[in-house]
Amino acid sequence: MYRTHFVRDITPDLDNQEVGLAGWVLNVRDLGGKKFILLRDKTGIGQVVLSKDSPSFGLANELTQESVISVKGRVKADKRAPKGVEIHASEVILISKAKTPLPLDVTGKVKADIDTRLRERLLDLRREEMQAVIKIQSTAVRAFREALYKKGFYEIFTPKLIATGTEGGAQLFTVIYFGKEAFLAQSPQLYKELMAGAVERVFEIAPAWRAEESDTPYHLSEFVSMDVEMAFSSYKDVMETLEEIIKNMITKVREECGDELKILNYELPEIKLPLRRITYIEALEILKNKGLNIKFGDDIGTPELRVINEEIKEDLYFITDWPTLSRPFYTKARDDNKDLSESFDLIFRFLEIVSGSTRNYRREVLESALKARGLNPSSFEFFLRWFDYGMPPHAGFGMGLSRVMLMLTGLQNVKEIVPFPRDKKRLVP
Ligand code: AMO
Repeated sequence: MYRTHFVRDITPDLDNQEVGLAGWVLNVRDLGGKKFILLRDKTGIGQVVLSKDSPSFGLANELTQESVISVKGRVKADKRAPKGVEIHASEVILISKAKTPLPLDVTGKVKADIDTRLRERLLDLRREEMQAVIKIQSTAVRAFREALYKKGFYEIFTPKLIATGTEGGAQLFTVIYFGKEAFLAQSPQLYKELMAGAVERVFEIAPAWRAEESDTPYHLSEFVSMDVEMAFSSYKDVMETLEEIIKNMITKVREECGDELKILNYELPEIKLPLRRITYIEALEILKNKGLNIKFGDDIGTPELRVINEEIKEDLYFITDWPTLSRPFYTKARDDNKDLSESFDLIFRFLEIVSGSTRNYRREVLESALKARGLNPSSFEFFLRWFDYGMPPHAGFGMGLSRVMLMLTGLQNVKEIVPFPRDKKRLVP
């Protein structure tokens, strides 16, 4: 065994106990007869003291920063030590020696630009800010899962190698599948709908791929999509479910990641349910009053959302009832006005983090919706045929994890959030 304890668990009340620690060398201070090693593991930084009479004393000179070591020793409560405790080592083993100089400063004192950080990513991930981001994300994902399990949803896994795109053809990545053309899934959309036609309430957390041409702080070629689909529901029901999920995510991160939020110097938004809802038409009105004329049918992009946010001053709000033809073919039109759809985006200040809708569940409506978008219904027959066999009304949403993480960390770029981001110029590391 490499360790008996993590650094965080070494407290003064373990005084005199034999323990084993393992981790990375942060630095070594030489005080002549004694060497002080700062050792970092995933829980924090601890002080190890090596005195002249230890057989490992000579080794201290080889302990370069970021070398991996294990330590055996005795806990000593000492008010002068950081956190009032240190380990007097009887043995230090150098497990893996790090080269010098390091290509990135792990303490974060010397700032590096994003390209350098992504190139030297493993070292960057050892910085305390990135450790905080990883823990916050793990907590948020668990809160998402827990909220849905509580409501009786099943977690599902749908195919990622697919025959047709769903969210617009231009962004598809092609792969060769046994000599035939296939694609990487842009979203689990059609398969989550089919699963809702079998077991009613489903969710999936999985990668999705889009060949995004533009280099923005909000787009990746590979992102984690958190998808929900509910039978016998409309977009209004789904928006309520989403509000509860988001609230649970923020609450759990607040409760469990206080230290991490401090490291990031970030305060989570306070939200009150129900969240504010404005329609697409109302959003256009706001923009018009601010001198921005957006045509009916056009998208409301990040620059326009910034203007809307200045006006309504909410951290989180919905924009609902988007023009039918601006949404994908599976989106249901409103019964009282076919030009508008039963759809929504959830906006964090000026960034779309979730989008969802009521779905079409009648075959003939799906066929004409495909045609209206220049798509050929016969390419979707594998999907459409199931609508002949009792498909319930259903609704759902897709949430971009890395975008939600901007809300939960205060970071500004999704490429900082994802450990190994994929974009137009990055396929390694
Ligand atoms: P949409 O295309 O709006 O909807 O995507 C859903 C959410 O996924 C995130 N997202 C991205 N995140 C990072 N990089 C990207 N390139 C990227 N593209 C999208 C966003 C967005 O809100 N099938 C529908 C969802 C549904 O109706 O259930 C869909 O995919 O946060």
